[in-house]
Amino acid sequence: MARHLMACTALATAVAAGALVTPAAFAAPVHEAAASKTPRKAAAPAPGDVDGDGFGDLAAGSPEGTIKGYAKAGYVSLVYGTDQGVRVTRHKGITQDTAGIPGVPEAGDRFGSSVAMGDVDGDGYTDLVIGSGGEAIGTVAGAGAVTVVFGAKGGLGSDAIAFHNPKPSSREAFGDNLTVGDFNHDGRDDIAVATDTKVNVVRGASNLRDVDEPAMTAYAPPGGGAGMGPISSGDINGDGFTDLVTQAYFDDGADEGTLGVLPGSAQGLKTQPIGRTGLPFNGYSVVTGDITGDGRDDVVVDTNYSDGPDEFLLRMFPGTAAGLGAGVPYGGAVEPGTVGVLADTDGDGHADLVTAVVGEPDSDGIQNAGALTVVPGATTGLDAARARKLTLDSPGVMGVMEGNDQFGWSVTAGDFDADGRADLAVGAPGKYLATGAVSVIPGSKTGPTGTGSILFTPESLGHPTAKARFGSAVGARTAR
Ligand SMILES: [Ca+2]
Ligand SMILES: [Ca+2]
Ligand SMILES: [Ca+2]
Ligand SMILES: [Ca+2]
Repeated sequence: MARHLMACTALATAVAAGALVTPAAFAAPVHEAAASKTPRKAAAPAPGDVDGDGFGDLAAGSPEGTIKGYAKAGYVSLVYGTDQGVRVTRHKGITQDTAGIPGVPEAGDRFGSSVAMGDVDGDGYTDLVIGSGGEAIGTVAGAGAVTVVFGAKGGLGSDAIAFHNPKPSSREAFGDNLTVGDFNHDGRDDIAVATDTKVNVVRGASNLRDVDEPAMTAYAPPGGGAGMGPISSGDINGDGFTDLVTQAYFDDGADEGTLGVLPGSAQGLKTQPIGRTGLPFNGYSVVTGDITGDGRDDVVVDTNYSDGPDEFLLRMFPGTAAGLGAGVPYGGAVEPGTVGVLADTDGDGHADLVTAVVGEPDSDGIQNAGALTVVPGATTGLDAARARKLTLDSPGVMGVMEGNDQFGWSVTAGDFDADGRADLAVGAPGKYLATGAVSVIPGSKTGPTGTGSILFTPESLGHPTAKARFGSAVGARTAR
């Protein structure tokens, strides 16, 4: 955790030092680029489809939003997909003051500090998994909690449960670092939550909404020591069971880490790893997806650490039948930054890598405007020769790239228009004086495109705006 905190602190300093804040032309809350697609009807519930209309939906977390006068109580905005992609016409706000949601809003709860999607009760409707990293449990400050809000036909229901570490510890921020995956392949997604030294798994169940305190199984990450970096899930060995990807590190001077994979099985996660490799530094972020198109998910790790070994800034570990393969350094010229998501944005059967450099300056040299790099996947791996940059100033992309936007702070992908290509959702929580905004950039035959893109703020949804940092977290889901 130390490393991760350090990264955040460094970023915060950079923001504070980031010269002038652009005078807030509080632009119209919604900007849309004309879509050229013909309207289409989707049918069966899709991955990431909360209301079951066939279109993937998007959740955005605003952990610093003020609720009932409580600063940083936090909220989550769910925006539904349509045949034109994400549009702000249908949406729902969720706070701990919403009917059916456990808990009460309190200052510093940070509800929405993480958001993920999965069908944890297996009813076909995707459910929202929401972290509130600042939640106090009893007298334990900042212990953290996870809330699950269940999807339903026609929209998000009011059924919800919440759980926390049975042994809460102060400032643990349980729920900030989580992933969702079907580790036992029973058609119900499981929830894995990392703490400093363990991964706690809550098994999906058809009656999960009726369970007061869901049972949790703790797993030690391979190489576990003092702390854990972000975790992810994917089917690395292609056996149909989702596997858990972990990063653990020791609290030593070199801060060396271990990338590990615990395999899924009919009994759930197994403790014998199918992948374990040293990292010269502990990784800051990790993503999974099938880059090579062989039916096995590959893993990409960055270390996002400027004085780390340059050749290790970003590396792909291919999935193989035996588990995690040997790491391949990224061969591109551009420093690709922090890994954000792997998703097939051009529909060619290969997951494409999206990375972010949140600190990227705007055209006036003001820091922290933010930029993405999209690296197409191919049979041979990441195709660095076709890598391209994507910002709010890219052709057709709605919005304007400005210092302190922090575009790329969060990145996810979903198929919001159900055309079979993954669309990107990108958080810019610093935009408009930290009200925050989310940009949705559709996939196309040639990858992410400005055509049909949208930029929206909480003002567009009637949700709290002041210093909300809307888009600090974004959650969606694509088919594998
Ligand atoms: Ca939907
Ligand atoms: Ca469900
Ligand atoms: Ca597997
Ligand atoms: Ca692709």
